[in-house]
Amino acid sequence: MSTLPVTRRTLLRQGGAVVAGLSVLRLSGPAGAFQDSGGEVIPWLDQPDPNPVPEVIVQQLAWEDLDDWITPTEDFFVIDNFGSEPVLTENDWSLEISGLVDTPLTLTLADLQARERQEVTATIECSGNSGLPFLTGAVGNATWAGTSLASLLEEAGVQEAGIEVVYWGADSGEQVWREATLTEHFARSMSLIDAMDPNNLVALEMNGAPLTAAHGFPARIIAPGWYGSMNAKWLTRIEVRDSRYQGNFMARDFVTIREEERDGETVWTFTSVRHDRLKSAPAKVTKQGDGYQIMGAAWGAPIAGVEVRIDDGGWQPATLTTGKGEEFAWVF
Ligand SMILES: Nc1nc2c(c(=O)[nH]1)N[C@H]1C(S)=C(S)[C@@H](COP(=O)(O)O)O[C@H]1N2
Ligand SMILES: [Mo]
Repeated sequence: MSTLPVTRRTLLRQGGAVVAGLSVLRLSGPAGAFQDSGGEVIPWLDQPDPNPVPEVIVQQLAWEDLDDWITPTEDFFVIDNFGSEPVLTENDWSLEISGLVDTPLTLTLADLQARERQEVTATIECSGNSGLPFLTGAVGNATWAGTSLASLLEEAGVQEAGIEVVYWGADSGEQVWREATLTEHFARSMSLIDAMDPNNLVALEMNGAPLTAAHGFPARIIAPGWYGSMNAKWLTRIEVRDSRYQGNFMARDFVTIREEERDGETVWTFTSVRHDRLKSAPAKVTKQGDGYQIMGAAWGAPIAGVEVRIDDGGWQPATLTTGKGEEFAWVF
C-alpha cells in the first residue's frame, strides 16, 4: 500500500489555540463531488484512534470515502451524548412551545408539516471534531427542511421578560451535580435574539426524507452556522425563560476553555460553544499519473478562497469546485 509522507495535521489550519473542548468534537470535510476524480485513493497516515465511546460517537465520516458534497444520510455522523436514541412515534409525539409565551402551543407532526416549508443546506460539525484523537469525522453537509422557528415563537407570542430559548430533547440520563444525582434531559439554549434568526428551523426532513431516528425524528432544531450541539434532536419542547439556562449541556459541557495572557498573567477563559469557526481539511488524496491530487473542504463561514501547502512549501491556491457562494455549506 502506498502512502504519502504527509499527514492531515500538516495541512490543517486552525485558528486559535483551543486547549480543551469538553464534549466538543471537531473536524469535517467535503468534496466538490470527489467521485469524479478517479485515481487510487491514498490512505491517511494519521488514522483516528479507536473510538472509546461507540454509543456516544455512533458514526463518523471516513474521509477517504468522501465523494459527495451532500453527505448521504446513512453516512452522516451521529453523536448521542447520553448514549441512547429515543424512538419516537408520530402518534405519541407532539412539540410544546411554552414558558414565557402568551399562547402556549402543542403541535403534532401534521401541524408542523402543514406550515410554510423552509429549506437550508447546512454543514454541521461537532465542536469536538479534530480536538480528540478518536474524533476526526464528525462533520457532514445536508439539506434540511421544516418550518421557521421564529414564526413559531411569534405565533406563541414571547412575553416581555423572555430572553432565553431552551431546546429540549426526549433523551435523558443521570448527571451528578455536587451531591445530587439527577435525571437530566438533553437541553441546549440560546438568547431570544439568536433564536429569532430567520435561518433557524424546526427541521422535519434531511436530504428530502423524514428525519431518521438517529438524526432526531420527528423534529430537531437546525441552527445554521452553529456548532452541532445546538441542533437538538428528538425535540419535545421549546421553552422561553427569563434567565440564561445552565443545565449540564450549557454550563459544563460545550464549554470552550482557552488560555489568555493579560499583563503577563495567564488567565483561563470559559465560554459557551456557539458559532462555527473557520476551518479547512484535506479530505482525500488520489494518485493521478505521476502526481497526486489533494481534495479538501472548507467551512465555518462563506469561503472566498483556500490555499494549501505541504510541509514548509509555499502556499498554493486551491480551486473551489462545489459549494461556491453557499452561506452555510462547505466548499469543496
Ligand atoms: N437530543 C439530543 N440532541 C443532540 C445531541 C444529543 O445527544 N441529544 N447531540 C448533539 C451534538 S453534540 C451534535 S454534534 C449533533 C449531531 O447531530 P447528528 O447526530 O444528527 O449528526 O446533535 C446534537 N443534538
Ligand atoms: Mo457535538
